[in-house]
Amino acid sequence: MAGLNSVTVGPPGATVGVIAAGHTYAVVLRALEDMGIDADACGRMGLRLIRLSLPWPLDVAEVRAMTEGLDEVLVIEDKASFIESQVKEALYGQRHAPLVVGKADHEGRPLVPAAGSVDSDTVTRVLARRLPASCLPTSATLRIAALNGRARLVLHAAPVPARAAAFCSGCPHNISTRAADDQLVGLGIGCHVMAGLDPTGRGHQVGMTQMGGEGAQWSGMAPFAGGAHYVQNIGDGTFFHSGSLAVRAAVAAGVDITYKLLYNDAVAMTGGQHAEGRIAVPELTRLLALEGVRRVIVTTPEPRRYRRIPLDPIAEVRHRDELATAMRELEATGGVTVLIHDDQCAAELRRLRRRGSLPEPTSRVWINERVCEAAATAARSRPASRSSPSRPSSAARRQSVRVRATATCPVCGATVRPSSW
Ligand SMILES: Cc1ncc(C[n+]2csc(CCOP(=O)(O)OP(=O)(O)O)c2C)c(N)n1
Ligand code: SF4
Repeated sequence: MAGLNSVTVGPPGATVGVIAAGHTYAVVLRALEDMGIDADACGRMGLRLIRLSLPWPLDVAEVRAMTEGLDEVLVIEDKASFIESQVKEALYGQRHAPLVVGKADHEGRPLVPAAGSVDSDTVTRVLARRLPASCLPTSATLRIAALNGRARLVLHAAPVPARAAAFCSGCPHNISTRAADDQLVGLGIGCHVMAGLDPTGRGHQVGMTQMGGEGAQWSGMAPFAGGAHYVQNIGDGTFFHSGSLAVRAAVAAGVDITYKLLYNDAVAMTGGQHAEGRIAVPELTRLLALEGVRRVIVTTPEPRRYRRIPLDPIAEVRHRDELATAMRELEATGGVTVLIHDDQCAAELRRLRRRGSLPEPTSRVWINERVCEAAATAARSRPASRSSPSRPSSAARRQSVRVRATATCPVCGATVRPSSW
């Protein structure tokens, strides 16, 4: 790695050093050029330039050698302090260590901004604050004056309305992530992580891991949790990517855990790709049995799809309305159990319908918001295959879509009727 980080301009007797890496180093050069400071001027000002091409990990001895003899080191970098903290660590406790400034000056005042990217005008302003005015060439003084005299561009943009992330209308995770209030639940990576944004009725959420580590935290927590049971949400994309190893690890650790394997048949959060290495639910039940899982319950809106489809003997099928009962039974089983919630991603369903790969639903529920105050919530909590939150299009009506005259709001229980179209 020798030579990747180097002193590019190193006049004898330099007192101030500027450290920057990559693109930011080029920005520093641009700022110096704008100020009319070339290598000769650096020599007269006692300015040393240090370019990093390997900003992590910084070699401690190299940092010390490159900053030797300086009174001050100015670190110019984008975003949070990354190089600066390494430089400070390398120089801490050294005799005659230079002052290191970057995100803040020696008195804690903001210096190099952490927001946005650092441009040459910003660097010019920073240099103007750190270099003694007496040593600046006239060209630099003029440049700084021009910069300070220039009116800053102020954008008066209308505020962007805030929109919190939420499950799509008809999203299966809306139902599948429900859990009893006292149930310990681990969140996972994928669209279903949004259960954490709307945690009411989705268990007592106590943790989350990286993609593929789902449930691994419980192996460490369980011995201290007084025999508690844990439910871990995991997407099918994640399971086939790496999460199957977490299930295997849970079996090896001998913990009590129920994985809620959210089989929406899409790697939904990243755009609905098909999971590489995906296998269908029947084969999946056999794989889980081989892994040492004790019991599997498959919940689905259409249990009849599983008629005459052989599953592993440890597995059975229930309607998704029985999800809560199924979860209690799995908890009572003990060991590692899995609930596979087989219900397709609503966004993917809509895509398939748009492409003509799936038929349009023949029945829709339209909730009249003038009758049912909870209409919006109700619409969100119904599966897309059965309901639509919006009024059917005229094209849909031309296709003789049967609109149910009444329906029961799943939130408030009121009977709702369509008003005039
Ligand atoms: C190791 C790793 N690779 C990739 C990602 C990016 N990523 C975030 S969510 C996601 C998809 C998860 O899909 P799935 O488990 O099927 O859950 P869904 O979104 O369908 O609910 C991916 C690939 C990541 N977070 N971690
Ligand atoms: S993309 Fe699919 S899984 Fe993700 S929130 Fe929407 S319906 Fe749910």
